[in-house]
Amino acid sequence: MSQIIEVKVPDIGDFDSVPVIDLFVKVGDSIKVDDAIATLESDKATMDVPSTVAGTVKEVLVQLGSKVSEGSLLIKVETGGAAAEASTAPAPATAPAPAAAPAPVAAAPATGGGVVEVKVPDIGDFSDVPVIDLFVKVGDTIKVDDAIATLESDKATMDVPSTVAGTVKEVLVQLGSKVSEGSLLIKVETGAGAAAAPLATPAPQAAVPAAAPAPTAAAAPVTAPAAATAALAPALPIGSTVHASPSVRAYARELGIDLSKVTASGPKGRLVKEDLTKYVKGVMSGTISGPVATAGGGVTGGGVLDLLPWPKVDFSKFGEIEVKPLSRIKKISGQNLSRNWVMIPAVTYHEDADITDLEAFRVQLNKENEKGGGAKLTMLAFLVKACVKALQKFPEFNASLDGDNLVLKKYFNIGFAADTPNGLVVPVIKNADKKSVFEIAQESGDLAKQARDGKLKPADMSGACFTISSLGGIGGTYFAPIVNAPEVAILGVNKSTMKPVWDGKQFVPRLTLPLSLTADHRVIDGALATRFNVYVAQLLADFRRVAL
Ligand code: CAO
Repeated sequence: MSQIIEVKVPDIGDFDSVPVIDLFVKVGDSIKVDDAIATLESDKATMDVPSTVAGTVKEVLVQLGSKVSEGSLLIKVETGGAAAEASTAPAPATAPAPAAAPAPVAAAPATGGGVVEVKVPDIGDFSDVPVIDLFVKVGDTIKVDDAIATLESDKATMDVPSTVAGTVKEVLVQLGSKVSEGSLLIKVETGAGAAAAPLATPAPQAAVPAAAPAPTAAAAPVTAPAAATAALAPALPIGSTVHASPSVRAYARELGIDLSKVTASGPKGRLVKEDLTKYVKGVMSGTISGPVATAGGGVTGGGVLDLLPWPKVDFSKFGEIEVKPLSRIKKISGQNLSRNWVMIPAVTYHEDADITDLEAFRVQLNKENEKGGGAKLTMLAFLVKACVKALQKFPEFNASLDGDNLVLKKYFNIGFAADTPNGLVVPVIKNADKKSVFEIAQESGDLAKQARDGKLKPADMSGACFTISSLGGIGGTYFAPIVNAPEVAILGVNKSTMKPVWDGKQFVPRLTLPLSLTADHRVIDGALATRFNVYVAQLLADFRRVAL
């Protein structure tokens, strides 16, 4: 049986008459438990108010700019049958109030000067919240109430103000550090005069986020760590000094948008969701130059670019789960892959190479070599050599786009995807044109081992002109690899198999290697890509051609 349930503003700490700066629902919308209804913003915190019920929105009692306080009615929701059950089980009809009342910043008051520690105050039910912005450095002079850092959970963004005035002696956190109530942020030396200020002025209340159920998964990193062990280009930084609600920030993270690049259209220079959509459209149409990527999110159909937020599901409702944070490599490569997937108009072209003779040659050489104890010749090494030859013949493949220019490279560095326990990395064989197949086999073997042992240095993974992704040792038939920007093409290789090939008179068994070349269509047209693919196949079919 359906019923109408009111959703009200939960306990939002000491805040009163807080403006609604974003509204995510309208009459007729179907909402789930935990969907954001509105964003409220005080001068210190931005908070999303989630729904505590699932159902259909029957009435919206606030609008943009409405001032609300704890208990203000936001929406009325009609809950029916199953939906009502889902919502009423974990939550009461009105919003719960798990956020603790705000507490003063836990700073020891200074009297006659000395070093005072400034810690994270009570931030409600949140813990391990990432620092997304840091406003102070050692040597800075700060006043009471100056913002020290911005913390951001998946539901709230909050500035932590200083409770003391003085000179910053130590900064104990950095961007990306995870903090909880009581975490030490900075140490401040307070002079006698400076110390008087915080004592005379009551310590400001810390910003307290709205009541929001704890997230089910670890919060996503806001800024990407340096790509020390990353295979690919450094990840996109996500801007944080801008004025934006947590939901807008989360949305930007999904799309890989650097918020500092987006023009804000909201009141008081605030970024709203439409600004992100406009930015993405601008990038895609070429009127704005800037990066955008979907880190696990997606560009979905409907309108030209209907960008939907990544669905947030409480999987534990359906069964037992385990939350495993992504490895650092996965986080970085994921952002790069997402950007490349979204931004590059890529097409994959397939070709079969007859490697019957080459494989026989390789096996023969390895047999001879076994006696001499030399390095094992791998199919990958032959592929690298063949690709170098093809890159020399088709220079557009050995290039990168730079605005309206194509940068043609006169060197031949070949990256190869290596699967490691921590994720995908791409070591690079430098100057492969100057190396023999034996040398390439030896070097790729060494690099692959270092990759698996996590010992690759950033220099080992930079400077590639073209990448080979070989899944041949595992299997598969064909796949569509993602171009590793700023390169313009990548060759995917699967397992060779014996296939019946018609020689004009009869079917003969030939060892066939499936090739999948993905190329950036802005640089490489289909005809050229197919010529490249056919040429690589010819080289592999008769490797003597490489010497020509
Ligand atoms: N067809 C059939 N067999 C193949 C083959 C192919 N194309 N390529 C390799 N093999 C066989 C080899 O003959 C060898 O067999 P034996 O052990 O019997 O000699 C075995 O597979 C292993 O080959 P290898 O030692 O030459 O290693 P490799 O060149 O296949 O792989 C490396 C090296 C680093 C490319 C690989 O370890 C790897 O990480 N591959 C995964 C790359 C990847 O994940 N790409 C996807 C990226 S997109 O998500």
